[in-house]
Amino acid sequence: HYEAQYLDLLARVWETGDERRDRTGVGTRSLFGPTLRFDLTDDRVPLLTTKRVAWKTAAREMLWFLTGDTNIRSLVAQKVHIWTDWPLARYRRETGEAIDRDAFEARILTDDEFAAAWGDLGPVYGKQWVDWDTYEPAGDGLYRRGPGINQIAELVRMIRQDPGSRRLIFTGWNVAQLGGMALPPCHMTYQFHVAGGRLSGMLWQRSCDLGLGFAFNAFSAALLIRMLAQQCDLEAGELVWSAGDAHVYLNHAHLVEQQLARTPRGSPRLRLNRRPDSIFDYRIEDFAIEAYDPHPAIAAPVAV
Ligand code: DHF
Ligand code: TMP
Repeated sequence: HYEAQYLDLLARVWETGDERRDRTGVGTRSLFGPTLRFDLTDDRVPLLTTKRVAWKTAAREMLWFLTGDTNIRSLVAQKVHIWTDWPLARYRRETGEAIDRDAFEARILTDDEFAAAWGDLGPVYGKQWVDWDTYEPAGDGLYRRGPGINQIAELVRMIRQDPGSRRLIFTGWNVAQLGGMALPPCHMTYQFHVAGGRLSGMLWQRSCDLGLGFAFNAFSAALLIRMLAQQCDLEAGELVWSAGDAHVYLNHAHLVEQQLARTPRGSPRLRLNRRPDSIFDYRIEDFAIEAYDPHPAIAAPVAV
């Protein structure tokens, strides 16, 4: 079963990972440099079955990246709460106000100025993916903003024009702008490869929370490969997922124990219901998951 690789990694990190204090103060066990491979042929998709994964939430996040938006407002409007904790932590830190999460989200939704001031994550994924800043000389040693680079549009163009290229890459790792981001990109660099009419993708994730983030990151990467393949008249091949620091948070012991006690079941399929005009025109209704019969969800705290 495709999920066995993930469960093996989870067990290995938990049992042998280097235990350390991390940035969040929660503590992790960590292992460096694992690679997992997932077959994407015949609509297969690496969606975990040892716990229910909110795949529509992950898909909405991916569509939000593709719009270039970096404000949580449009996510919250779709009842996607996975990015709220970081702007919330900043608000509490900078104002000293003990606002609760629901009240914060309500204000993000109803108050335009508040959303602009407190809902933005900085130049994270969406900004870098579709509007990477450029600069051009303006004389006297001065520079002005040039047109932004849409890495995703470029990628589609390159896959179509030169599928044998070894430069089918996009990245969120804009070194000059890391300081302004709520979090530097975790799923940071993607590379693609075409062989035998199939598009494969590799994701390099510098840092992976195996208990929470992984389920989303693997599904989203597979979804993106499927969308790109469809746009380029290719079938999907494989997802190669590689992490730098792969870790389990110490407060996820229950999750590790429960997931390892469960047996993966079935092989869900991802169907694309429609072929939109471009990679930027997908909607949530275009995606359907079939044959998904997971074990129950497992709640686990997210380290901020
Ligand atoms: N920080 C940490 N420590 N781990 C992360 O996985 C992480 N992921 C981020 C931002 N910062 C992070 C963005 N992605 C959840 C999933 C993905 C995600 C952030 C949070 C999450 O809380 N998932 C829960 C609830 C999902 C839901 O809302 O339905 C889960 O059980 O999967
Ligand atoms: P870091 O910036 O100190 O590495 O912390 C980021 C944490 O968030 C780390 O636990 C990895 C996790 N993460 C994921 O696993 N996947 C994601 O997509 C994101 C945004 C974060």
